[in-house]
Amino acid sequence: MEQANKQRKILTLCVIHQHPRVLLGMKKRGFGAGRWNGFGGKVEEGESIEEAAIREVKEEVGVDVNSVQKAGVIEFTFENDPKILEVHIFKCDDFEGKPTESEEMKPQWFNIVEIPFKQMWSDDLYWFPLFLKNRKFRGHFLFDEPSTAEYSAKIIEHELTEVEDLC
Ligand code: 6U4
Repeated sequence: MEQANKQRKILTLCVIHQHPRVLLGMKKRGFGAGRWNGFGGKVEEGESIEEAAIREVKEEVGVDVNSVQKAGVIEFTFENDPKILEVHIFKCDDFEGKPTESEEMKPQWFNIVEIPFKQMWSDDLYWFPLFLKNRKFRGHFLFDEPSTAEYSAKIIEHELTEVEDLC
């Protein structure tokens, strides 16, 4: 059990959604570099998952988030790799400040009919429609290997379910 916990990383992912547009960032370095994504990262000791989500948005795109709504939780795993990424996905429609490029992310607004799925993680195509409709979801995706700028991770198996509540 302890072994299993050691392999589990809790991460946040926050997408700013002001209908009919979403704010995404081009990840400039680290995990998933070269792809558009929401903002987020690892939960630090002593902070809640929601606090981490708000902190990461501030660090990566410079805006102050007033509130977030939990949208989904997805576990990502990779073949031949014991790590489990437990990603908590949040929606934000209430923030202050101007989105600004950071060392990690270059932000850009996209109309929801022009979301650049080909340059995003391949799972996003599955859960974004639920996210945009304010539906809550839970899921699991098993990939062959992590996505990079050149390589789009292949989904080996997946499960995605709409849920009433995420608590
Ligand atoms: P640092 O410590 O900043 O170098 P890094 O390795 O770059 O960390 P980090 O902290 O930016 O990673 O976290 C990875 C981000 O990618 C999180 O916001 C979660 C998100 N993410 C991970 N797997 C994903 C997936 N399959 N689909 C997706 N986002 C994913 O849309």
